[in-house]
Amino acid sequence: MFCKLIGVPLQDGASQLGCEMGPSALRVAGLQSALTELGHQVSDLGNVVLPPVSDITHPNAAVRRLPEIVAWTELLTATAYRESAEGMPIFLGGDHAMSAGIVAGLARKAAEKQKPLFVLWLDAHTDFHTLETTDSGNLHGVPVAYFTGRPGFKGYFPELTHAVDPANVCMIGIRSVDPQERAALKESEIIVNDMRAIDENGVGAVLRPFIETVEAAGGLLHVSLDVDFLEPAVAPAVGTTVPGGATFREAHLVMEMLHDSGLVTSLDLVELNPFLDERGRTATLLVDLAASLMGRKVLDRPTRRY
Ligand code: B3U
Ligand code: MN
Ligand code: MN
Repeated sequence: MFCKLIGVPLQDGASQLGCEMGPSALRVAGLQSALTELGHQVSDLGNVVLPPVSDITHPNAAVRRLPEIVAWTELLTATAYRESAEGMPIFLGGDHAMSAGIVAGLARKAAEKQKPLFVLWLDAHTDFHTLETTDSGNLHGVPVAYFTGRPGFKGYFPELTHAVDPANVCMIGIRSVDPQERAALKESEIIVNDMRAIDENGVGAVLRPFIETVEAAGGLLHVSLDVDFLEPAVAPAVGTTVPGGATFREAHLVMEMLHDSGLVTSLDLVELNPFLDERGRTATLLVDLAASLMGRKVLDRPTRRY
């Protein structure tokens, strides 16, 4: 596979500073060599650079850093559209606000290829706020609402040319949902698997039907991996830790199943805050998870099924 690493040093969507160092930490943790060792051709395109921003404001006074996030969204829509023409783009975050533009750009390219785009959202949070509903004002809480075409962005965020069908979005790991998100999700077709679904059924049983749906539709699949999908004890380098996350093995199993599916066409690794890490362990874990997604296996033969 031809992989392209694209650094997104964005931290304007999070409450704490530090995510801008995420791309560097993933590089230092050896992402490129881990993928090269698996036989992939890997090109590091460096970091994207934010153009000058406007001075736009929103009536919701809580909203933070709107001009910056609008500019990032515009830039990343164009970047994702361009880089998904061929090869597999891997976006190194950066906070989760980056996925607004990334998924919008991927959706535009998918429409051109006449294939439906599916999104697997691995996160503690649903990130389903609009500019009107967010209380914290941190815009890493809005990307899913934006790229699925919820109203409340018009006139502020770039015009969305191709929304992702909410029924094509599957969330896993959810355990922190604000009341406004909860109300909106009740009316939405987004597939939401909270931690209880994992506890009761196992993460494999939760993921398998979604993989089968993507396969049956002949779709493209973007995977968005937020560090806080993971249990903070194994992945401490994130500003918004929520206890009770996916274990080391659950996260690896997700990646291994995704690899076996052969369906993943793009990936983002988001919310890594190296300032909060412990001797690089979270960055290293993300690199190992990316390696599992890209084909690292314990054995060179199929795992025996019981
Ligand atoms: N829903 C909350 C918390 C949150 C969302 N995403 C993250 N945190 N990382 C909010 O601020 O919108
Ligand atoms: Mn998130
Ligand atoms: Mn999160």
